[in-house]
Amino acid sequence: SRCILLGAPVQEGTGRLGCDMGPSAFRAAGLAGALEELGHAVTDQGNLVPAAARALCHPNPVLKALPQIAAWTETLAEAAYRAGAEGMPIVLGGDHSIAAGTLPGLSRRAAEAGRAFFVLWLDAHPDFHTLDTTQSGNLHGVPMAYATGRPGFEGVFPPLAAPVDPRHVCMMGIRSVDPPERTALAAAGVTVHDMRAIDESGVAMLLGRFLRDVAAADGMLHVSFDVDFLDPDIAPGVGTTVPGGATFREAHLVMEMLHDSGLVTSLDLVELNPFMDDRGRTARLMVDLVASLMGRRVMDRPTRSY
Ligand code: DIR
Ligand code: MN
Ligand code: MN
Ligand code: MN
Repeated sequence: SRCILLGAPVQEGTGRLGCDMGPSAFRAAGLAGALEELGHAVTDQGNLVPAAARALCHPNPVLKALPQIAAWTETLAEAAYRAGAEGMPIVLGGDHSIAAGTLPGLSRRAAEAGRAFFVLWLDAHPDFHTLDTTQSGNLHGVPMAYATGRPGFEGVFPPLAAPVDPRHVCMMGIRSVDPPERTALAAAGVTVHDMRAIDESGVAMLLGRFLRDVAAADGMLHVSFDVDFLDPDIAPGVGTTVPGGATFREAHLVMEMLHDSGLVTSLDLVELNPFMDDRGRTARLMVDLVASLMGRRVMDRPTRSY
């Protein structure tokens, strides 16, 4: 299949500089070559340029870079929507605010194809704040709330053509949740597998259950992969490190199961901060994980269906 690489050098959604170098680091770590080696055709469309920002007012005074992120959201939704017609979009962030663009663009693509749209959210955080509940003001904390149609984004971010059904969202690796997010996640019916659930049940059981739901609905599956899903000991190149994340083996198993399912139609790679990295090791690990997702394996084995 054809992979469409889209660079989204966005850093204004996080409290720290450096994520704008993410797309370059993924390229330097050999992402395109790794995909080609697995037999995929790769088109690198280069880095996107945001629409012109326009002044926006909001009563929450802590919000940072609202006009800039709103402009990126519009640009990314359109770019992801278009790329979805040409192949498998792989969006190279950039901080996680980019998902405020990719999720709506790709869910619109699925809706037009008459397919259900599912999201696997791999992250230490649910990013389920509204513009009113965020206390940090960092807009990488809001994309899932916006994409699922929680109120309060009207007139700020673009209207949603097809809101994501929160019951079609599965989060894994979660270990840092703010109180307003906790209540809202439960009310919305998002499936949240925190690290305790992973410790008790293992990633294979939890992910297998979700993949069966996606397959049963003949859904399209978007994977939004925040580097901080991984344990900071193996992935230091990220702004917000939270201890106790997914191990190397858990992460590869998730990727291999996703490959075997044949269900993944698009991917975000976010929050890589090359300025915080240690000689490119986080970027290289992310490329290896994407390779597992796209078919790299140790041994052939009978295909499992989920
Ligand atoms: C945090 C989000 N709950 C906040 N932190 C994230 O700032 O609202 N870090 N997403 O990666
Ligand atoms: Mn995130
Ligand atoms: Mn995170
Ligand atoms: Mn359903």
